Amino acid sequence: MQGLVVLTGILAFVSFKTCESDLVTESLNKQLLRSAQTAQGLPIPTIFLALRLSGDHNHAIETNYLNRITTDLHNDIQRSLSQRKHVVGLLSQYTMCLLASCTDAHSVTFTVNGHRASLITHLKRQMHQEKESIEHNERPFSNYFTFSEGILALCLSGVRVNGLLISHLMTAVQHSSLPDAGVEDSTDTLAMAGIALSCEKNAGFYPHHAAALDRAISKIKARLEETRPDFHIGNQYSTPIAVMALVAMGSQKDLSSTLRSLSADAQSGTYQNPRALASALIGLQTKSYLDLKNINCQNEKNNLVLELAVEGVPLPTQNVPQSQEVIVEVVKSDQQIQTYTVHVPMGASLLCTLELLQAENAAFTFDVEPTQWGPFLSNVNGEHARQMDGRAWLLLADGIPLSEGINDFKIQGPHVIIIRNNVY
Ligand code: B12
Repeated sequence: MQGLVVLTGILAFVSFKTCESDLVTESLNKQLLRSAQTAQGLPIPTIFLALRLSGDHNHAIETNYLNRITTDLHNDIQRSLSQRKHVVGLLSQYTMCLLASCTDAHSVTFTVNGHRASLITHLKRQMHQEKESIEHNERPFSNYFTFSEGILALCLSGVRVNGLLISHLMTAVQHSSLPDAGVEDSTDTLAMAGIALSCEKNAGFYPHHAAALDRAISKIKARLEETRPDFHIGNQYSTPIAVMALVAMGSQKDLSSTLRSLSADAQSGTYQNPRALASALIGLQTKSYLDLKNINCQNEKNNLVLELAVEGVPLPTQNVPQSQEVIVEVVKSDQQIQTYTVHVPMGASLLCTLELLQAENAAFTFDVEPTQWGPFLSNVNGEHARQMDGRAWLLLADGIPLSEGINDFKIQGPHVIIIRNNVY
């Protein structure tokens, strides 16, 4: 009977794997290579991971991106470590990038205030701080997504971590206390936890944890196997990582409808943000970060050639974009509400809307911090809300939480935008 279920799953996957799906994957791969070639600022590790996990490659662009990771990102992490900053997420992602390029992560070192220690040693130290934070404050210093990423990076590197780290993650899963996501029922966080726990299960480091690992993985699997009527898991941006997690956890669920939705999203341009594009490329190829363990840097194809981008000549247009009225409501931490109105061209980003509002109205100010997903709104009207405060500015449009950030969300009509300072 089980054999029949597996066979049905395989057939269903084969039925998704068509010429069209290969073309979509190739197109995403090329978009990601372009973004790797042109992007300014610090490199984004997940972009490199997606390029490396892909079946198709452009070695020159990948090598160039890896160089930026081992210089610019390396130096940035070293600076942060010298300032005693908590950078567990970046340390984990850097470790995975080294694995993806078949480099021994143990050989990479940081010199901090005159002391040299390996990347893995720093990662283990910061994961220890995460553990202490869970024990004292009932939450990691970062969040459970990042905490899981740390466990995963160490596990993939063959490092047997303190068993309490795994226990804390399993407890959080069992008690449904992965609250940090605050977005879409923490699908992304559950998925990352599922990938990390599957790595631990496969590694077999903790034979006495085997039953508890199975229970936690089954719970995550059951949650992620619930799809929406349109076959997404969570929202469009969590679906790729949820697919990765289901693949990593060995789910028997037929994923072909979800993969078709993912492919349709990709074709309709949902994944413009390079960070989102990277996850979509991995998910569409039904791979997961666990595949980094078997990556083979020899005899890889070097088959992706980027055509010269054709500069589109903008056609003269008579139509001035329609102006839309946007009401912006700021709800501060003391629940005081400030309301503003601004008119912006149709299609303008929310970032652009806030810039116009700031220029027109001296009573409204805002600030952003750059992140891998783009600009993160960190300060509104002088009030900070960031990770270190355990608070965040959350965004809603017409009462519905946004599934994109201020740079990606576009004004498509008259909207009431709520910017609320929330505990998360
Ligand atoms: C934890 C988390 C949060 C926390 C971040 C707090 C913190 N600093 O710990 C909270 C709950 C505050 C949060 C808020 C939001 N989030 Co969020 N978040 C996540 C989650 C689950 C993990 C991020 C993480 O820690 N990664 C690990 C670290 C090491 O990598 P990192 O890239 O350096 O992480 C930083 C950024 O990702 C940043 N961040 C987190 N969320 C967002 C969202 C946007 C738009 C930006 C620009 C940055 C950003 O905070 C992280 C820690 O500093 C991701 C899921 C995912 N797949 O990435 C969603 C995710 C990134 N968030 C998302 C969204 C939509 C939001 C909100 C816009 C939701 C809303 N309606 O308000 C807001 C951001 C509003 C703002 N102020 O600009 C989407 C982004 C999709 C997209 N296309 O842009 C994701 C992918 C979830 C999803 N599937 O919908 N988020």
